[in-house]
Amino acid sequence: MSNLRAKFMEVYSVLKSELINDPAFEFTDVSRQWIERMLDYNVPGGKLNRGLSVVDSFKLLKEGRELTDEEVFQSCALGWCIEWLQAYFLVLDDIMDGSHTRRGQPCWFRQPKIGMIAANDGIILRNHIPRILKNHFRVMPYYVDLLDLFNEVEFQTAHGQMIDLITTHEGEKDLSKYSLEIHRRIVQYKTAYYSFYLPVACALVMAGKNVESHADVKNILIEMGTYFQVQDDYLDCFGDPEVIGKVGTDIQDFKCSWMVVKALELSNEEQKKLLHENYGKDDQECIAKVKELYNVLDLQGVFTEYESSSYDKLTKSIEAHPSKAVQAVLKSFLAKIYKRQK
Ligand code: DMA
Ligand code: MG
Ligand code: MG
Ligand code: MG
Repeated sequence: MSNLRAKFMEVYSVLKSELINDPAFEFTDVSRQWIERMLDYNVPGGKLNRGLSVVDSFKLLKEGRELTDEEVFQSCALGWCIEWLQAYFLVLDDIMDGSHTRRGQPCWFRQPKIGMIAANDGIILRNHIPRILKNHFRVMPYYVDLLDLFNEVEFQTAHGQMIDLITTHEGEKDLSKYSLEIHRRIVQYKTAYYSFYLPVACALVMAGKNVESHADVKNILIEMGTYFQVQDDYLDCFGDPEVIGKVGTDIQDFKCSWMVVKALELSNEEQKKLLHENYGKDDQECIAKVKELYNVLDLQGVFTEYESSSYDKLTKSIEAHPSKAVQAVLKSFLAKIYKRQK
């Protein structure tokens, strides 16, 4: 494990122990154990890209100056707030998407004796964020900016999730309504803000920079987030569940996925008919027919092309940025996700 990752995990233990001893609630052994198990199951088991990016980005913005112990701790704590936000959204997303596995284990709500208690656990995960911010940032001059940033991004993500979910009703009525514009709007809100803009915005706030004056950086991060969710849509269908840690559900869930949008674009009338008849059905035969069509249309090839052209475009916009430090932040983020398999 890298040094940073080990340090990051250390901070997780500190934050967890503060949360299960929060004086605002009278914890019993049972309730303390519940939270501890719920956190260990849902918070630290991912790639931690978003959380670690706060620390990486903050370091790059300091341009080589050694961080103080306090700055390391604080940037890790902020990184964990994003991982907590992600855990909260994923616990609920898996219920709504009817998913089975996440990060190589059953979804939290599928665990024995958990079920719909997971809905309240999601709310608790969400409530932990302001507790962490209060414990560690209350005295900082940028405390209000942090609260505001997390509120703003959570609002955007929840609405992205809403349009992801209600768009399926439109699709059920008429699948041919799905388009790249609709897809882009969904993924920008449900994924890009919290996964890409938020980590860098956290680092900028900590570094005392005005986030709002970095509109160009924001645009690049939103583009990167869109590319990341297209990868997620692709991996939902063609990823290796052993590697990606989850089994896809987009086809049976009638999702406005990049895959089905591309398929609709490339299909002839007969192929469109096949899609209309088999998309959105929770039936292995129908799912197999849709995947077979994706293969006939060579969506793997179409995706590979999309992937390299997105990479080139992103690299060009990054290199056009005046600050070398900002370029480094963005390039390191892009390198983490380019051609990812998980
Ligand atoms: C998830 O989109 C978005 C959020 C905010 C959790 P998704 O359902 O495609 O994600 P996953 O494929 O990980 O379930
Ligand atoms: Mg999902
Ligand atoms: Mg979802
Ligand atoms: Mg997905």
